[in-house]
Amino acid sequence: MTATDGRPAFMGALPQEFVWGVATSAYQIEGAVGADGRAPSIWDAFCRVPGAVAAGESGEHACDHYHRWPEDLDLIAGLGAGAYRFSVAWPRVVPGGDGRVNRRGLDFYRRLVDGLRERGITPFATLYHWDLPQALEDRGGWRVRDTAERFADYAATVHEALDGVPYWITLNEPYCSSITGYAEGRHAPGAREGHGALAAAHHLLVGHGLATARLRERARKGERIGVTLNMSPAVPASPSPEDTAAARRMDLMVNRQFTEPLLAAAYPGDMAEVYGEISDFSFRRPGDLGLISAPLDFLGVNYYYPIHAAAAPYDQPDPALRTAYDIGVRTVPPAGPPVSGLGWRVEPRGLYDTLTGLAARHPGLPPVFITENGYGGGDELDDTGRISYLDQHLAATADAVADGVDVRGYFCWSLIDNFEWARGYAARFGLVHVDYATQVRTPKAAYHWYRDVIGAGS
Ligand code: IFM
Repeated sequence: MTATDGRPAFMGALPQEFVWGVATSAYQIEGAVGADGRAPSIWDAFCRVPGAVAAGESGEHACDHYHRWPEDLDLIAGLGAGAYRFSVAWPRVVPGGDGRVNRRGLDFYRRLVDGLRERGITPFATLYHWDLPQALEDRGGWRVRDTAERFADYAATVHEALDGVPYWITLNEPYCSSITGYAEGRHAPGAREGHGALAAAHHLLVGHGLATARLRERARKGERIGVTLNMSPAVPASPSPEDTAAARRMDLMVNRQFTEPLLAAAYPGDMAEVYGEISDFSFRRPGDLGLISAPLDFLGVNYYYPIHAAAAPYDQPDPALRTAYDIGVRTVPPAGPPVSGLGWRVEPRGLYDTLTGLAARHPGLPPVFITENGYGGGDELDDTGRISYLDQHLAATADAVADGVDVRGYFCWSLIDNFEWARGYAARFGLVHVDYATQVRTPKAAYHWYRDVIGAGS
């Protein structure tokens, strides 16, 4: 941290009312997968597939946050953080995906929200962070439009039950829910499809639009509704026309197929060029884009690293068999440091470019919250790599603010170490270390560092 007058240098550019937060998600921390009427999600099923998750791990116990939440909220309070972003597990609240509401599941989130408010922490609730009820996947999952309708019903149920949540996030990272889950197959439900994955991406956006409309109808005073996208600038690995075109395809797949319908009421013009051989887009219906692009009160941006993209042969030469992840691009691994403990590039400039690029392309861009940013490493407590990463990314945020982007807050991913999806528990993102055998929580050096940053900003 570069200090001027005892404060981090980046603090000067950030607004006085900047929101400092931490984030988690339900399946990654709660455990208690069979408690109080919760039904299986696609992640419970996927974790049972041999080889799907490192070391055969699952979220069955995770951080046992379902029972230990008061201790975890005390850790947030100890940071002095003003906000906590958590997600609600659909299979706890509506175990079958539609129909019967499970009051005991809702009660857990009521207790959580009350606990946050008692501690003076503002709740940011995400309604979908990847844990689709398995019962809905059995009926087609996000490939089918009905799931979007069911999502809106579930969203309305949660919204009605949870008074005291000023910020609602419909979806977390629809790219991962659709392309990583239905095309790359690396996430639940583990499918490798073309048309089906693109249908999933569209239906997630329709679900966002339907849920937003339902929440708006009933919004309490001051409530704000947004959506969170994971964004990675796609950088050509070389100036060649081939790599430049490959980076543009990557940008379409990861970023623009979500930003453009949400923020500009249109699918990108090159969608048909990239995907026209695998899909006729027959899942799109008149009126969908109007629904999807309804005004947002804020946009959540999750940023970790940029993607360096090079042209490559398709994995599957026959277009009829191609997945929506097979776009003739390979990502070029980092040539050397700086990389995170997981080997991810550390390029804070990518966050600056993401924020300023969004503002440049979308003049009416709503206020932005960085709803996730963080560093994955091992189980070290003296996590200097994480401190350096966070410091540099906060500086990049401040630079974007200084250049006119309306960024209102920053949420560090994550409060505590947790279940890192297909990587299992070995990849740790927490400010707080979790010993999974004993469930003992130990704040890392970065926790103390972030506490001091927040203190300097208050
Ligand atoms: O752990 C995930 C989170 O669930 C979604 N965004 C990225 C994080 C780190 O991989």
